[in-house]
Amino acid sequence: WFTVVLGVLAIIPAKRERLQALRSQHGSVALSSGVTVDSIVGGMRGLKCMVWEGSELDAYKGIRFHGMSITECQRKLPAANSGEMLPEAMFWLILTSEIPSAAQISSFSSTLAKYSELPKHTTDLLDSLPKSLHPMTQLSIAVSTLNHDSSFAKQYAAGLHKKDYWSPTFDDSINLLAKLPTIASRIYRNIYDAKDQGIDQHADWSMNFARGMGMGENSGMVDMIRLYLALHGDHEGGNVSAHTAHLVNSALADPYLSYASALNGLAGPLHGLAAQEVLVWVLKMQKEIGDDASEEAIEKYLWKTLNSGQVVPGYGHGVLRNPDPRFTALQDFAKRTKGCSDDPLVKLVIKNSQVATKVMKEHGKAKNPFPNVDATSGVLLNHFGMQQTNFYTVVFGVSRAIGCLAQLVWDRALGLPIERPKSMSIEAIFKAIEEK
Ligand code: FAM
Repeated sequence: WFTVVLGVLAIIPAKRERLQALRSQHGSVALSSGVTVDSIVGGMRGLKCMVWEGSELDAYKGIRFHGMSITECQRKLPAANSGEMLPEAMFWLILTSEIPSAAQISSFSSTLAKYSELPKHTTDLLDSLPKSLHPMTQLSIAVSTLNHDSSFAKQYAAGLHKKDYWSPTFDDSINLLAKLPTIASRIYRNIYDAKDQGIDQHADWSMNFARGMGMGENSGMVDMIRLYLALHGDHEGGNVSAHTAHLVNSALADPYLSYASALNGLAGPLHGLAAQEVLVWVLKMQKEIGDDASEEAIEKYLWKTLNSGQVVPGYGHGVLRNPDPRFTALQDFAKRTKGCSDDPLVKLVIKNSQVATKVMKEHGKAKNPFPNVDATSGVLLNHFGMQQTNFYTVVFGVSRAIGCLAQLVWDRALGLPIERPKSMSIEAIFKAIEEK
């Protein structure tokens, strides 16, 4: 933990100077041809208006973490004995831009296990919630309650100097990372009556998450969780969950409140809930057209979805214009995992991915007709034994903290200001156009 702090400390001054130089020398340069009406009312797609260095999303090449592709990360980052990349190493890379050693990650995993226990007020509240309350809502509530012991909130109230905001933000972020699997697995046990295998102080973050859900002996699921948590951690700074955490934290709400806000955005069907939507959609398709459906039957089912005004879950993307490399990485995992590719649902997803892209192109509305990560993630969690579709976005919520929290540490280290874009009435926009 302290080596990470020292590492971050060493690179903060240079980054601060770089940002200052950018502002003083180029502050008045327009990055694009001005903000268009399309951008104002079209969700600001591609609007260059944020700073985040942990990852960059290229529409055609997909995600890069400090320039490294998913396959490069799988080759270079410390892995579990099974060979699967450890998400703790992805967090370290995203936060520090350095590739950690196996010893550093082993120590980091132990730190996360050491701080994984929840305060009583959080466990009492979780245990009081109705089983019918969506697990994402429960996750967001539980994360907010950790604000009670926020290091940032306490030190800010005591008059902490702005240049040091990043340090308690880092402390709260590591503490939250440590506690997220414990919260998530307690929700899982409370709703689905699973067994708690307890925290193993020598196990990695994903293994302890699986153990909390009674899945510690399910090696396929443990590796699936390792890969899932590593892949879903960061996807640039402008997606709904990362952008929300960044915006809320810009008001100096502590990391717990900021990430709870992000989780509420992630719970949206167009964002993180899509993994749940995909499995529900594929199960309905399987029920209606059978396991070994013909391409024609799949095509007909896709058109039925589109013509009913619904989206095809797991397809399209706000930035990507090619198949999502996270989808490809999960499909490769399925191919190398014994018995996975024989699963009828996994086979249906693969067959659907060939037909759906053709149909999406013919439909002609989506700018990206290709599959995104959600097209296969839920189906694989289902294969390894997590049949509770309502819980899939919670797994996403544990993972997305990797990128969101790393971004908050850097936002505070660079002293980025509170965000306050200007809104305009429709008439004011018409008037501004007339006056051009
Ligand atoms: N099925 C049907 N219509 C779609 C579509 C899909 N998969 N993807 C986009 N469209 C429509 C979209 O609704 C819009 O229609 P309107 O003009 O009537 O509003 C039109 O195509 C243009 O949309 P776009 O510019 O291509 O996409 P957006 O940037 O507006 O939206 C997504 C991006 C991801 C929200 C959209 O592709 C979608 O709704 N996909 C299905 C839900 C999903 O898979 N979400 C998960 C995304 C994933 F990356 C994640 O965040 N975890």
